[in-house]
Formats: sequence, structure tokens, C-alpha cells
Amino acid sequence: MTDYFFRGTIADLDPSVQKLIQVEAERQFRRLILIPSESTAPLAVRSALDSAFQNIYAEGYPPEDWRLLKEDEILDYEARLGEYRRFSDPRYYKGVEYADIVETLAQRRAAELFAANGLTAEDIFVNVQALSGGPANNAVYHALVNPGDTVMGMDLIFGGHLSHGSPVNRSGKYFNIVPYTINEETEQLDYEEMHRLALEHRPKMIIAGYSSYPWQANWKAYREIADEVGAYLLADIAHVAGLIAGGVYPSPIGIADVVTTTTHKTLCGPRGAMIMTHKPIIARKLDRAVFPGEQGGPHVNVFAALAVALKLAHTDQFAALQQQIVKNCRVFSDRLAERGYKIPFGGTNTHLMNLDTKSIKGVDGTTLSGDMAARVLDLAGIVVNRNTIPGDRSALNPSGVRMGTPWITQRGFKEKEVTELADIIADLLQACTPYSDRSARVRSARTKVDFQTLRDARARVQKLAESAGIDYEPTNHGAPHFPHRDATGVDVMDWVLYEISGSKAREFVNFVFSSDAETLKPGQ
Ligand code: DSN
Repeated sequence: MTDYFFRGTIADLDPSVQKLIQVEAERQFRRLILIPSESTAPLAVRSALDSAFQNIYAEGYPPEDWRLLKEDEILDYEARLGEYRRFSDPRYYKGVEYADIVETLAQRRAAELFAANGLTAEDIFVNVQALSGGPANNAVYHALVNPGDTVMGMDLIFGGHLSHGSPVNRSGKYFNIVPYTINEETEQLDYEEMHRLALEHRPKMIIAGYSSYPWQANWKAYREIADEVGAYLLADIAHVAGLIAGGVYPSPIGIADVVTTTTHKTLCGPRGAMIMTHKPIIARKLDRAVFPGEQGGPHVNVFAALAVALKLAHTDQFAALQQQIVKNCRVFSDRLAERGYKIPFGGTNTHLMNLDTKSIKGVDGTTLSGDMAARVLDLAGIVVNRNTIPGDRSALNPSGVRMGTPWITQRGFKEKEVTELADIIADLLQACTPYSDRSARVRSARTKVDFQTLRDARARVQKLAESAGIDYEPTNHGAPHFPHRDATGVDVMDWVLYEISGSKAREFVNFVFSSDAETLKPGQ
């Protein structure tokens, strides 16, 4: 019984979940994923996640002075275990002697990786316990401001983040949020207007950092504004942490009071977050805000995986990857602009860009929404998300899509492949004919897409995906069915035959097909 439960393979114990894991792995291989916040974690990072550290609780923190130890001192087991026996540690559980070491290792590697602007690793306090980006930002609010205080953050519609004060998020409900946006003419951040807003509203905290705004932040401009009104400056670098570590985006370390980041985006680590500061008093408040303020036991296996990711992020290969991500994004964005698409914000110098879909209009004047575009692209094997762009009024019906190059660059894409990918997207969106369904009770907009163009796009995507550097991942979850069928058993390019009958067949066919079905002769 014990063996059945604890030593059985997933294939024996739960083939249903095994199959789900397998089909998801195949999806990730077959599709070209352009969600800028997603990336594939190296297998070494994933095997650390799947380790014995997963099994334990470790509420509290490792000894405070260990953060000053160098890596070889942290890994000096005799010294660390001796100290642990003699002095114990500030945690609420025993059995954490190795958890202390692995957490300190992750903290130290983070401090070394992000030391910048004249600061050394010893100057930087790192908390690796926040469970993800939202909780990390919540912990900063908890540490530095009180409910009802005024906080300034980038408006979600213009590229900010939910936790920067969106009205539907806890941050927007508990604090008096003053959102800032962009200059309508330049489509870039308007620091003068931000300055004016800060003088008028005297925020206690200003949040910098974005989820879809594609240009680099000017950290010093933010700092000057924050200093003038006596506000804390929080830099949320979740999207660009890897770019900063790779030297292709300026670092806010030592400029912002607090820096938060997720660890699973461009940083290529496990799903999690870090909070950094160079100010000891703030560091203490942040630690208390994370635990016990926000959460209980941290995920110790994530510390192990994060330590691995941070070691990899120190390599030349990682820096080269980050450079290529930015280069690819510019080439991709420029190519779409050349093909006639409007690029909101006027371009990019980071890992992400946006595309305005509403310039594609049907004969009845219906415009292509971000959601329709994302669904059509998904049918062709290109994964993006709908996103608000300047000009949108609500996050409910965005008229753009957001795309980024981290994942495809990890797969080995260079300028040639991203240009081909931009062409596939341009061809496919051009082949869309949006229309409004006036017969529906609630009027709804949809799109038709030219069938041949869609088929061609799928074949071109498949070719690019199969030629890309990272293979279908090695798996202990069973042999993949790749390449002819996906694991659900459906041939990816299969034809499907429908027989349509009934008194409204003609009306139906005319309505749903993008081609002129009425002119077809029997057999065509
Ligand atoms: N949801 C993430 C993104 O896609 O940008 C941010 O947390």
C-alpha cells in the first residue's frame, strides 16, 4: 500500500493527469508562444522544483547575518550546521537546517546578480518568500503605506498592472489611487504630467513598472518626482528582470526604495517573486509584511529552483539570450509596421510590443477586436493575449494584442524566424473579415478568416515550431505521440467533413463561410 501511494509512477497512479501533462507539453512545443510574461524554465530549474524541499514548512527566516556570507561560506555545511545547532534560527519549525542554507543561497545569488549603480551584494536585502508578483506588491503596500493613503501607479489600460491600483484589485480598493498615463502625442510616459500629478496629490508611494508599456523606464526621473513629494518609490521589474540581469535594461537598484519582481518571466526561473531593497529599515518592514503579514509558510522548493535560475542568469549565455530577445522584438515590431499595422506606443525597446487590431475592418464597418485576433492567431498555432491599447476605454473589450519574444528566443529564433513569424501574422490578420451578427439576440461581433490563408499559416507555424532549437522536452510522463498526431489523437492538419441539411442550410452556409458559397457548383 505504501509503495502504491508513494513510489508509484504517475502513469500507474493517474494516467488522466499524466495525459494532461503530456498534451500541455506538446501544445507548448507545437505552438509559437508570444505571451511576453511567459517563458520556459530550464529543466534544471524544474527538477529543483520537484525536490524533497517541496515537503516541508519553514515559517520564518534564516539567520539574518547569513546574508553577508559568500557562496562558499553559505555552502560550508560544517560551519552552517554547527551554527544552527548552537544558536538555532528565527524560524517557527525545526528541520530547517538545509532550508536555511538554500534560502540564503537564493538571496545571495540574487543580491550578486542585481547589485548595480555602485551597490554591492552586501548592500542589498532580498526577500524570496512572496509567492508571486501580486502578493509581493501587496506586501510592499502593507509595509510602507496605510489604507486610504494616496498611491500613484500606471493606469492598467496604458500598460500598468492590476496590483498597481486597478479598481478591481485590492490595491485599488484600499488605497486612494492616482493613475498616470502617457502623452497622447508621443505615446510615451509623460514625466512632466506625472510630476504635476504628484505635486497636486502628494502620494506616499509611486509605483513604476509595466505589463504592456513597451519602453524602458527612466528611473532617475521617477526618483526626482518621488523625492520632491517625499514618496517611496517602488520599481516593479517583473517583466524585465531578465533584461536587467542581462544588461539590456537599466537597473533601478539603489534608485528605487524597493524593487519587486516575479521570477518566472524573462528571468527564466520558477513561478515566484523577490523583493529587494538597499535600506535596512525598509528591509525589516518588508520581511514582516511578507511573513507573518501576508502569508505563512514559504515554498522552499521554489528557493532551490530560484537559486539554480539565478546561477544560470550569471552566465554569458543568459546575457546573449536577453540581448537577442530585445533585438528580435524590435525586428518583429518593425516588420509588422512595414506590413502596414499600427504599433501602439510607437514601437519598443524591450521584450514586448502591442499591435492595434481595430484598423482591420469588415464590409459592414465592424472592426477586429483584440479577442478575435487572438483567437484567429491561436487557431494557426500562435499564442498571444488580447490587451488594451491607448484609446481603449475599458479593459473588457481591448482593441489590441500584446506580443513578446522571450519564449521564441529561448527556442532559438533569430531575426530571420521572427520576420517570417511577423509575416504569417500580417497575412493572417489581413485575411480576416470582421462582421456583426445582427440576428443574435445580443448583437455580437465575430470574424471570418480566409480558409486557405489559415491553412497556409498553420503549415508555416508548424514548420517554424519544428525547426526551433528546443526539442519536445524529455519527459518521464510517457512517450510523446509527436510529430504526426497530438496526444489527444487528432491529426493537427486533419480535414473534417460536415454534412449540412435543413431548410436554412443555404442561409447558414452563406453566413458562416468566408468564401462565396452560393457560386459553388456541386462537387466543388
Ligand atoms: N499577468 C502578467 C502578465 O501577463 O503581464 C503580469 O502579472
